Amino acid sequence: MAFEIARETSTFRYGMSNPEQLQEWLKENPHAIGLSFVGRSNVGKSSTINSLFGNKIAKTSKTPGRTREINIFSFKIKSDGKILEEIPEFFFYDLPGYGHAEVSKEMSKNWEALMSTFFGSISLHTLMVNIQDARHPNQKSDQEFHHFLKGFNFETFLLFNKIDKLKTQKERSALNKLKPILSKEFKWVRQIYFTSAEKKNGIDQVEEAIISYLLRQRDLLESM
Ligand SMILES: Nc1nc2c(ncn2[C@@H]2O[C@H](COP(=O)(O)OP(=O)(O)OP(=O)(O)O)[C@@H](O)[C@H]2O)c(=O)[nH]1
Ligand SMILES: [Mg+2]
Repeated sequence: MAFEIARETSTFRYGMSNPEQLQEWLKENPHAIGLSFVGRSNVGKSSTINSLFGNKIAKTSKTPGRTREINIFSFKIKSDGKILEEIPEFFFYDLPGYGHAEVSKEMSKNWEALMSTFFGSISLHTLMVNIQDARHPNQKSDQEFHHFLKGFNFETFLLFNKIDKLKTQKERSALNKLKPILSKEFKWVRQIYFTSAEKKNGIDQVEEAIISYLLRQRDLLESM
């Protein structure tokens, strides 16, 4: 069967900037199946969401740090062109970027509270999609984030985005060399993809892998 994301069902549900409000939602949805997009500011989280879930559902921006809230969306999947109505909706989360220097102390405090609430209470049936900039992969804040992830038990995909901006063979081969090193170091990283949210490279493969993850989680929950 050919599965795909039913883009027409992608719906913005909540923008959460208040950790208590987020905690409440997470408590009410302990078995939510879904995926979360996380990475440094400006790496293309919102753009990747748009290319997977339908144009312009997430706000993109040239100014780093634009997404300040945790945005919660729901969606369904299709099989052979027909929406699977019999299975519950899935969720995806657009998270504010980590590692931006310009925010005030007050804001970064709220960011930390929001993120620790999210990672501490979100259903374990949530795939973490970590997006990095293909031209500047594995930065200090990326490493710190993976160090933080290690304490949890989330299946994780790593996307090197903006590959359309890699101009030289040298840049490409440096990225290829990094792949096995990171796979070994970050054991929770299940798959690594090279993508361009802008030119849509690699997006189909990511979509297929996401759907396979979601259906696997649904089978797991059903068998419990
Ligand atoms: N060339 C190129 N540009 C991209 C790609 N993906 C995103 N961009 C551009 O990068 C900028 C940032 O993209 P966003 O999707 O807003 O990034 P974000 O990670 O959501 O940023 P924050 O919400 O600020 O954390 C925008 O100008 C996008 O058009 C890509 O694959 N290739
Ligand atoms: Mg964004």
